[in-house]
Amino acid sequence: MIEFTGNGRCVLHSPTAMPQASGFLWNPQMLIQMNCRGYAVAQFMQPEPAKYTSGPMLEAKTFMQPEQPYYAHNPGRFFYVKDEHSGTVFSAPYEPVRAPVEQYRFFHEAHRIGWKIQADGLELELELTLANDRAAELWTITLTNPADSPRSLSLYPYFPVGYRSWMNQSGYFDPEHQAMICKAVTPYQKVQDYFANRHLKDWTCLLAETSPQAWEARQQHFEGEGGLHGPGGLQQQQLDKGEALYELPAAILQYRLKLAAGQSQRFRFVFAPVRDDQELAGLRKHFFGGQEDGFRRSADAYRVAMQQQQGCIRLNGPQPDFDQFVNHWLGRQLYYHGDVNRLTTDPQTRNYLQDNMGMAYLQPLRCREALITALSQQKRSGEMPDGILLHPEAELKYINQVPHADHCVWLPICLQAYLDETDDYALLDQKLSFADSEEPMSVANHLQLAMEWLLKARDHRGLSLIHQGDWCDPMNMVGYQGKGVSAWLTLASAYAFRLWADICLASDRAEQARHWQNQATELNKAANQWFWADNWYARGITDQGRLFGTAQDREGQIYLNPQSWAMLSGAADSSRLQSVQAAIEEKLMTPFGPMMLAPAYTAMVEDVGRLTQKFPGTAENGSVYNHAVMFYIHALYQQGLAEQAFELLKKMLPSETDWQQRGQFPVFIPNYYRGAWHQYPQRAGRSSQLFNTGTVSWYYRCVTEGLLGLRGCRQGLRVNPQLPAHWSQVRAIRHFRGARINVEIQRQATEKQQLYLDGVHVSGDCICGLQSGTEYQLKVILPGATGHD
Ligand code: CEZ
Repeated sequence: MIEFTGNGRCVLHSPTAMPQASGFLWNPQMLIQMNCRGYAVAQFMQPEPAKYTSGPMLEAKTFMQPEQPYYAHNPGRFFYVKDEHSGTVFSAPYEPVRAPVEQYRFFHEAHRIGWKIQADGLELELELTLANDRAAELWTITLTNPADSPRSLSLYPYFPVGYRSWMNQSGYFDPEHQAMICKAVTPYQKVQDYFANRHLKDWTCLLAETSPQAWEARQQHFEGEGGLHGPGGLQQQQLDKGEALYELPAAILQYRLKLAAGQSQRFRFVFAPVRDDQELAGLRKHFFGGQEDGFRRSADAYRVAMQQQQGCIRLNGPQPDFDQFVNHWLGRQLYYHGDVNRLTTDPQTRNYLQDNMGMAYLQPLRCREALITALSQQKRSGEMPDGILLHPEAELKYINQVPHADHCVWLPICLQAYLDETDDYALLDQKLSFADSEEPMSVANHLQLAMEWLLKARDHRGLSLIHQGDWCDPMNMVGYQGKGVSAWLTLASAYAFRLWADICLASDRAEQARHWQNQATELNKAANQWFWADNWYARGITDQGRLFGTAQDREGQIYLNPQSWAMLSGAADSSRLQSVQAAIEEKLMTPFGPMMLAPAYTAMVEDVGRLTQKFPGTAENGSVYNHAVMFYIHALYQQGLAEQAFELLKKMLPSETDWQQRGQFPVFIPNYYRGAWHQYPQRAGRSSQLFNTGTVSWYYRCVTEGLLGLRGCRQGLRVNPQLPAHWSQVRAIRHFRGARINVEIQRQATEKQQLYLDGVHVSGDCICGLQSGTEYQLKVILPGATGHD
């Protein structure tokens, strides 16, 4: 049903087996998630994210929620095809007609999404790609008549635009630009919004390369009594060339064509948000005007841009599907996060830092810039803001107006990854000002202040106050009265102190290193004293002084995060480590990975918060929340538990046996799979379909530094692969500080690991003196011949 067919191309063979299957394309101005049946969710930046198509009801602004089902009038891109003689109608890719197809292939590559369909004796190729330099979808449809006799057909692109304004909405065909124009006025009430809104691109346009014979702008008129499955408009010989006057507009065109036996015809369209006539004229000229094929040029430039982003690792191991995912899709998803910050102008600080941590492995300079941007918005007190503003007019919105206590934690975490990868310790001496003070201070001092802030933000017991949330956004009522504390944050602070101490040590700041090491020890001690509850770590203590996340609770007995971070911070000694791992296996494990908590809450708990109101097994309420799973995997690699770590890496990816249960096209990692494994086993494993997730930077890091064990340090590249036992051999290319290292790892009957660089034995586990611009051969012999794979 699903296959990788080389170069990462992923193909799905059915429109019904996984109806939510989707892929996504982005450029710096826009993003589109395109579903295999034709539904689409798209947004663009102006500079705040905005939509240019909507459903038929006025929608509230919110984050993307692709897990919910699509409905017939959902925004999408559809092509009806009618046989003029028989009257038979089908639609591509599949909706809205849902007519059976003879053959169906939905495919995704880095730079495009497409379909190859055979229906009603015709062949149809459909391709979506993006313009390289602006918000514009580029659509190509090719119709072929493979039969021996000619066919008379009508092709109807149907691009609904939806309900976009209660103030003013209309649509018409503009013959001069060969475009359907759907206009709206973004609704507002405050006078100052007029001045902000007047620059918005409120038109949605479908530009056609070829002039249509007819068109329709009135969505309901087109639909008629037949509904979208069999629109009235299609029963006419020709559409009515209607205009939408304060009626739901849609861009609908009609091409009447005759295809001789074996003949093909290609149509191309640009679908884009537009501000005015002038911009529309510019678009037409850019894509379809002039001598050169602007459409092709733009699509080619986009392809090149999308294919160029290369990660630091290329894997060639015993599991080809795993290689394909890591080499083609993981790096791509990672790049998406670092490139456009989930298409927001105020990314949450923790997301911004972790997404850019991933950039350390793709484009380290951008990780550096992100650290500088974030630290320049730090307060002089050391506190980090809830979101990082990426645009002069950007404001902290939605979740960023809720105070979360964890943002400082992510600074040394991101910094460590960057420094390991680049050895750019000069960054620590760079001087930066603050959000509320011009006084320049070195990056090292900024970090120092951030760590001191974490130290201060604790209660009399030395435990970290949670306020209205930590890493867990919706855990908003544990400490909203100012007293509740978080076990996770206490442990995460200890981990942050440890990492900062390591960085201090590596940069001749021995005294500071000692100080932070001691503080980490203190925090760990406090965590062990207050949060250890029989067999695992609790999740926190509420404003009322209730320890929660323990066996005493009916629901939410055990949370994954405190366990993983007690491993990372060093709080858990070896007996607690064993106990914690056993508890995770017993209480949290599912075939799709460990749940974030269990049992999932079934009713509101007023001293925990809105997390308990989410449906059991979804999101933070006990799903397999992949970001949290990655922390656990990272902790497992840190402990040298290679077997379990790899097993969980694999469980995060759909496999042949569970594609249908997950319901997701395996071209990205979703933010969660449903959990509540014991409560709702039937739905467990189902994907959220949301590709925005802090998971990917950690996944990439774990493959590079954990699984392959190729991690930078001050001296060079430390080599310590942690292959699963059944892997006897793997090859990889590691790009590192400008050098290219061709790595071959092999198991042999040897006592301990041995390294050979260009054939010469290296003592110890560190490759030093690597030169930028040079290619090396590194052979790693690992103990333990297996005979497998
Ligand atoms: O968002 C994520 C956040 O972007 O939830 C994570 C958090 O660490 C990330 O920074 C865990 O809480 O508001 C909510 O209830 C949701 O929980 C969202 O904030 C959540 C969704 O996955 C949307 O991206």
